[in-house]
Amino acid sequence: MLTVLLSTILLSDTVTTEKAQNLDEVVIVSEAGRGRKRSVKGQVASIDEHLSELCNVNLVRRGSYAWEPVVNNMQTERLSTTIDGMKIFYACTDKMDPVTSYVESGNLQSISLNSGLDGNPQATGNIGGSLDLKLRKTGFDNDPYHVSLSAGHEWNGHVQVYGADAALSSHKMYLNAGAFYRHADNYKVGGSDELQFSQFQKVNIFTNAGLRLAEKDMLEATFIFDRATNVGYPALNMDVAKAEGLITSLSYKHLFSRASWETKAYYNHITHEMDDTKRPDVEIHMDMPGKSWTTGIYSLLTTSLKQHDLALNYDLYYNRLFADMTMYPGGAAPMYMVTWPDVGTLNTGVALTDNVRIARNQSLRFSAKVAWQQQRLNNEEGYHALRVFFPSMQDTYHQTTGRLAANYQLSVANYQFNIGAGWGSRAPTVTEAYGYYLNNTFDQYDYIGNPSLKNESAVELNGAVKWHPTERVNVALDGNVFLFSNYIIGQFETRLSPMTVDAEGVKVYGNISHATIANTSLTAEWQLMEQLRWNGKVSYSSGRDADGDPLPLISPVSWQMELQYNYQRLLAQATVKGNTRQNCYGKKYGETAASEWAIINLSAQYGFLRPFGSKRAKLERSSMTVRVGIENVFDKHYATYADWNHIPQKGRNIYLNLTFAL
Ligand SMILES: [Cu+2]
Repeated sequence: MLTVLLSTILLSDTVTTEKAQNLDEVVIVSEAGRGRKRSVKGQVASIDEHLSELCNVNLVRRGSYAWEPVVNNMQTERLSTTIDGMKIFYACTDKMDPVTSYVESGNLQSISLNSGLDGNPQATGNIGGSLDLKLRKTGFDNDPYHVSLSAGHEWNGHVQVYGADAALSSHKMYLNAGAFYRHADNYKVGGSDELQFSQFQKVNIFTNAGLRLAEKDMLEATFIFDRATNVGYPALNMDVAKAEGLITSLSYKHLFSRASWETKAYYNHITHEMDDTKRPDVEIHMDMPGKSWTTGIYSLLTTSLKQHDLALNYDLYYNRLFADMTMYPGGAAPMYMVTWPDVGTLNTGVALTDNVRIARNQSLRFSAKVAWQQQRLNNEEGYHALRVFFPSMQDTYHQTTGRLAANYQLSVANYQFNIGAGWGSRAPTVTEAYGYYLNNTFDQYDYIGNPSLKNESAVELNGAVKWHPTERVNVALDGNVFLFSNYIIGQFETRLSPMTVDAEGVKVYGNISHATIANTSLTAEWQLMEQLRWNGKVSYSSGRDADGDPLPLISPVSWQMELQYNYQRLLAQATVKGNTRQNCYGKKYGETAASEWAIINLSAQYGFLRPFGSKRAKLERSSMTVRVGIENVFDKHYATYADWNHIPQKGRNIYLNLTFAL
């Protein structure tokens, strides 16, 4: 909900009849504006850096790579992440590979976030929100040819980024292809100590193509291959030797005079291999590979009928998740166990969204989805191991989940009001239902899944007020609250002893009767002069379990101020941001308090014009853009509440990024 304010805050010259949607978007290639944000590092920024531009998004960091998005203070289990509407699931039992790590900035046009239960049509299980990574496609009738090159260097950690892509386009077809490479050594924390195991390397290649079969019939195909190697996780006991993703899709689109109908079939495959061979003093070496593959289809019909903008979606997917572990105790025989028992999930659902323009200053948005799923445990060994703890368990389960959300928007004079409500449920994840002795380094407990978990559900209420007293000032206050029933979280099980050396004990996932998560924020923007703009934001969140005790990983008070100077093709920016001390932390859940911190970042970008007198003189479309900046100017040693095991953030970092477009 924060999002609707922030996304409209930039465009509010007039009374708007925007869709009453909790949508937020960060653009990767095109220009920011109309409420859309962009990283100061431009396209060279990592997916994680792009994600951090979104309101309501925080990132749990286990190293330099593959940060886990958190929306409205909810992690992966309560979010939906799709790539152009395609379902994809991570393959690591330790959450080292959120699915956002299997794409690159070069693959994407933008990332959009629907806050809360008002999800995008393909989203299921999104209580906290849904992220859709929109793939970049040249499209028909674009420039006949286009080449772009980008390169970046960051001095802290010697980060190198190179990207190239080329595109052809006509009325009949389009084709584009590109490659991206990223390499980072260990980075230095504030005070200049090197953080061991914070390196990574990644290559990504992609292509997509479109063919116009008839004037209103189009075929589009996408292919992405992404491979990260030698990825260090300083917050964990293990690193990753290889994480590989293959993402493919084929879609058919038909345009009607007032409607469009798209049907897409897709397949993706992820392989994840952990590695502890480079770590010193490992008592028992382990092999822990994981595999995830998903195939699916969706069919989306969008149409405008009088004052309604309607979208109707049907989707179906089948996902398989398998992970196992082999321990090699010195001198003894290896021990083998299945940690995800090859769970096959078949899920199918129908979604409907409707944006209604009630009057010039009022709009209503409504969205609903119902989904049914079947899960089957295909691995006998894993099934029998878990059955020791749950004798009545079966090898097949069925769940029905759904969500409903409504949002009303009214503009009166200099004010805009939003109120919304929703209800939704989610099925337990494979880890929560069937995980087997998964060590969590956050609280040092081994976790066991619980096949008898009930679905978790939540009621969401949200509201916002935006005030626009003059042309130059915008102020917005917004908040949301999620009231959970059957909240799923690990619970102490003292009758079992842990498998992992040094683990504190065992937890089994369970439902607690209720829990609450609430978020609120205040934002302000002030155009001081034609070239100078200031904006500030402060947000506060709270999370409580059924006993009123704080939930873990809930953000403390966070604040940010920015001063932007824009003169012709120069854009310079100073940012100061920080968190207060984490006073409410999940002590009961093994969390320790994060200290307060504040840092300053400086950045500037300059766009050089196209040399041959092109009229497209805008900053982003010029032939070359240079971006420079210093992050953490005073080299502060700090860690945020979302830094796993309090691993420190980067110290002072200078970067230089170049983008050429021909
Ligand atoms: Cu892993």
